[in-house]
Amino acid sequence: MTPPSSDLGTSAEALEHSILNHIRFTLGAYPKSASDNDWWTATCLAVRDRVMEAATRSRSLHRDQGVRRVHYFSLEYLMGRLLENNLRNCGLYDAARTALQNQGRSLEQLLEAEPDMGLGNGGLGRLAACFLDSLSSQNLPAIGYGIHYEFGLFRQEFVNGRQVEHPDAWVRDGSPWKIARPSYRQRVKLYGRVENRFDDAGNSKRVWVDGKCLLGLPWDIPIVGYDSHTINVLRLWQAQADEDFNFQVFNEGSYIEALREKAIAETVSKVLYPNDATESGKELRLVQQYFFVACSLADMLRRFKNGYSLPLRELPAKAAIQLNDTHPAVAIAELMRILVDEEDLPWDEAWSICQRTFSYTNHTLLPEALEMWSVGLFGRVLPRHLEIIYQINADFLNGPVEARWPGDDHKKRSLSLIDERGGKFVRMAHLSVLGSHHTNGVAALHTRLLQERLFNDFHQLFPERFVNVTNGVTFHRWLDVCNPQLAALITESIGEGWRKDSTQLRKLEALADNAAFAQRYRDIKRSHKVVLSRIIEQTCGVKTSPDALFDVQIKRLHEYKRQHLNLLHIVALYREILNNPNADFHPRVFVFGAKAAPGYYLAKNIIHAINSLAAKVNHDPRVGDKLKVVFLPNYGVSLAEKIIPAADLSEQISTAGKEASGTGNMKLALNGALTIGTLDGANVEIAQEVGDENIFIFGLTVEQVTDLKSRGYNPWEYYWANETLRESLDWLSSDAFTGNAADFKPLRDSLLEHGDPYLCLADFDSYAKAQARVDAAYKDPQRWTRMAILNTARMGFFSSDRTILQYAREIWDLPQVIVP
Ligand code: 26Q
Repeated sequence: MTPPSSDLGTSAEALEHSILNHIRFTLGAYPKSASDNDWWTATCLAVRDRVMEAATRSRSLHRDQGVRRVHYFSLEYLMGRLLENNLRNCGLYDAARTALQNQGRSLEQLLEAEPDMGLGNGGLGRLAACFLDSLSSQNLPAIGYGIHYEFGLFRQEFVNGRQVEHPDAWVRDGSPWKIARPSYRQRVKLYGRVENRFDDAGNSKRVWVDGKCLLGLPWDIPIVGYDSHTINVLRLWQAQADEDFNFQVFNEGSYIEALREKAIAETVSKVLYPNDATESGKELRLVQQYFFVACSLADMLRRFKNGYSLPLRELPAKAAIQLNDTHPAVAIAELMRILVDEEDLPWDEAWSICQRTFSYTNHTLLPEALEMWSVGLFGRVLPRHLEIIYQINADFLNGPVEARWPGDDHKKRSLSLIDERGGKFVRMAHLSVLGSHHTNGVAALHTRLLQERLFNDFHQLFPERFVNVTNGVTFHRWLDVCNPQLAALITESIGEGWRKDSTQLRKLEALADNAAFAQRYRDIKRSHKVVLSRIIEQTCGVKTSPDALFDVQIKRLHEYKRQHLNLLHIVALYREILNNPNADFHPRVFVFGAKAAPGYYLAKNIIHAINSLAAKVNHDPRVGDKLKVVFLPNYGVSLAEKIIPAADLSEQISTAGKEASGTGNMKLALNGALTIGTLDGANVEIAQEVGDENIFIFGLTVEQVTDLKSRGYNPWEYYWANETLRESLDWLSSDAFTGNAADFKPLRDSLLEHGDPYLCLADFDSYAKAQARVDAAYKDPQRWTRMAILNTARMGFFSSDRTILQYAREIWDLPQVIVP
């Protein structure tokens, strides 16, 4: 590994010197009395110095060479902690450990004190973070654009088993990783109205007037890749009041009122919306989206104008923009506005520039999660953009749609950018497909369903626009950082090559039957289970045995992800253990981690139910060690790094056709957890890679789900047909767990009275049988370890390095640029 810098020195001594300097001169502290936080900050700053040196070199090389760049637009980045990742990626980990050791400090302890940078909800935000890592690692010139939320995703606590949310002030005391760039501040306009004006030649022109102004202050976070000299940046915008523009209030002598305005302006970047499905129609959310998109586009165009002496029509040659779902899709209308209204380009030329610049990733098939904005709200916040969208729509419906399906109003209604089935709504997904050169799904099955279902008409019109790019995860964090022991064993066994070419993990296949290797592999798993047991005891007060099977479901709480199917099965097991105390069942620890959107009533009810079941099971002397259930609070990136290497079994049990991809499934399998899962999302491809004999697949397929629903699904039939299911569900909704039979009525009602929309009851029997196969397999440790090793060996495809190279080649046409 090559460290990024020579000048500042990368030895332990040089690092120690830098750390001490920061303690004394940056923090004004004494080494003798410096706090843990001081040592952590000083260490980050010493690393940052070295990273900044390399970052400057990357930047000037990119500028001098006039490189093409990708601009990743995302409302979310779930970065987690940065210090350990940066240390390992630049090969400074051991030096930093020694440096701190010489000062009587433990690096490991300091690492644990870093707050997570949790500016995302779940998969989509974490994917963006993995992509940033891979873009730098693969020497691809890139900028990530997003929002500098003052509050990331809420911190979760359980009170009497119920979720309680607390604000997450991740930067209250600043962060050594972010650097303000006040000289690149941007001004953004919102609200106002549009007027017709005539220029000197008598041409009419639409002009956006009045309105309010906001300032965007950029904060840069350097992105260090693995063993690469390319340092890209993540640029996050913070909203500020524009005192120059909104100063009238001051003139009227209303000081307090002026400060109130300022506070309102700052709310724009105050908090991340905690939903991972559309929160419908919230004005502040639209303002957030537009604010960051407008700042980012202006920043990109500034760089284009200063950096290349090219006309704007050449923009697509130098800039690609990737839309992370539809959340930043208003960028399409904004770029049109800039090109047409401000740069005076002809409409058609502007449209062609847009289409050649943007590409769009879809992350969901759930109809309720498709973003739509009421035309009224949209027009009030962005009056000119609404006009532009109407114009795009008219051109589209009267042009290509009319040409392909003449006179077909039904087709027009279904393809329109405006949904008119009850109120008028802007369909952001349609705008995204239409304004982009490529639309991609995130797993093979997902992309097929996009083509066949969600975007079927668009697919018929523009088949070449739709492509699949299966998600991946960065092995640097999800193996190297979270499981350095396994990473070391792999390197010792097959060499370093896998770190740069993850498909080389296949070489481990040859060791699957090697008893010595298998023993070490098993020992590593067990050591992580010992650590996780300790964490469980500290946070949940429950003692667990590392010899039990650790069965984990970690992901956002959603009905479609079916934590309640898992719950029902645990209730069934509990009954079985009570009825049949001598049954030969291998002890299990069920581990849950999940946050529910604060307004998602049923999701919160499921959390309460799991916690209540846990409270009873864990203290039932008849159960003993056979069954433990724990719900670890405040699941996030850092907790995932502890759970994943300790997992034996990975629950990926969504209703087929609902989970676009999943990425936790990849992290867990890579770390040797076997998957129990449906044929959904990336599970399908994981099964292909690891082999059907090394995964536990169950449940209805997408086609069977569709078929069952079209025949008229009745959960009661399954309830009456399956005694175990019936008795488990009845028990759960009795007063047995909390003393109050009404507590889990919402859950029961959703499954029985409201039609069980995600088919838990239909899949229950198949799930229970798959779980029985798991139990049998785990009783044979040799066999289980062999399967686990084969999972690790065969997960190479799911590296985000592969994913990002595929985007670079198939979508962005983006060459790698080696920074010497
Ligand atoms: C939208 C509008 C208003 C408020 C919130 C939102 C919003 C925010 C986040 C909607 C959706 C999300 C996040 C979606 C998400 O995480 N999707 C997941 O993306 C992963 C990466 O591709 C996939 O692996 C998962 O299958 C998918 O669920």
